[in-house]
Amino acid sequence: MLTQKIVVTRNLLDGCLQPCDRLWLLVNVKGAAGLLVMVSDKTDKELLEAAGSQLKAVATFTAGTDHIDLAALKKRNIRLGYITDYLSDAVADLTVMLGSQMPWHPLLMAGPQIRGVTVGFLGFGRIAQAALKRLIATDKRVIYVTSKPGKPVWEDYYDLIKHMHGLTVPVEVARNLGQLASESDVVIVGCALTPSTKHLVNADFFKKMKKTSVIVNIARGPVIDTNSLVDALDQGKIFGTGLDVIEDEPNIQAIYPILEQPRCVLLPHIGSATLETREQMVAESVQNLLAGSIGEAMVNELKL
Ligand code: 8YV
Repeated sequence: MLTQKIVVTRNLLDGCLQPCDRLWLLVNVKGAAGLLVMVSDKTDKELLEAAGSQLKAVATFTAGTDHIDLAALKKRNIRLGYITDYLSDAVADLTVMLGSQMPWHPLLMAGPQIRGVTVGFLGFGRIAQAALKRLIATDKRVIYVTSKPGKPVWEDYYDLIKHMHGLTVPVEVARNLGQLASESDVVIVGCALTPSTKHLVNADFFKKMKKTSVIVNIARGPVIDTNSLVDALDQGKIFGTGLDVIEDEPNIQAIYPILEQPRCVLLPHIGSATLETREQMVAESVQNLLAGSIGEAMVNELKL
């Protein structure tokens, strides 16, 4: 029987946001054929080098891959398994709810009306499109999307719903970020974190937003510049925010001023936290890990 070493950075149903002890990982990854990592485990050259040439596959317990040095993996012919579509529904539910709830206060109840609003998606991947389905089904809305429309998987569904409800919901690609900022009542940040999306939502973006608007982030904290967000809330440039992710999570100190904001709904990165989704994520990532370690087909392999 062929025996391979695999390393799992922690109990899959324990907390994922606290990084695994780096020193432990660097020592224990040596000689592994497969490695399973979480959202907070930086999977960089140093770690791959510590693993050595036996490492055939990394499986991540995430859909996002910003914690992984993809070029370094490719250079070493290491395969990457990830979570694809299953979590989109859970995150899309949370996305829509974050955009429509605010903490109770008599004056805060006078927030923006939901019906007929413009929702602007910054990033239009699977989660955004799943959120769009929910928005179309519940209300008449004008919806703008960003310049990267992605695969239009929503089109069939959209036509069906439109037919059933007689809705007229224009779905348009925004010309640029400025249009997205200035015309949206709810901006939903759903893009991947890359060097070009870091702080894409900054002081300039907030300056263009409506005073009555809300910004939601279910993607990665650093896409929004936290200082500019705090200023925008302080100075009444926007109405409120709903965040499932923050910069430098789970270090809450880094975003301390946000906690003082009455119009901020903050969640601890739980977008994919339904029992069904977590169960599926465990199954998929472990299957990716085991198959990848012995050179077999993974459930979801990212083309590097
Ligand atoms: C988290 C996520 O990984 O898949 C992603 O990219 O950000 C989430 O699903 C999950 O909360 C576990 O840390």
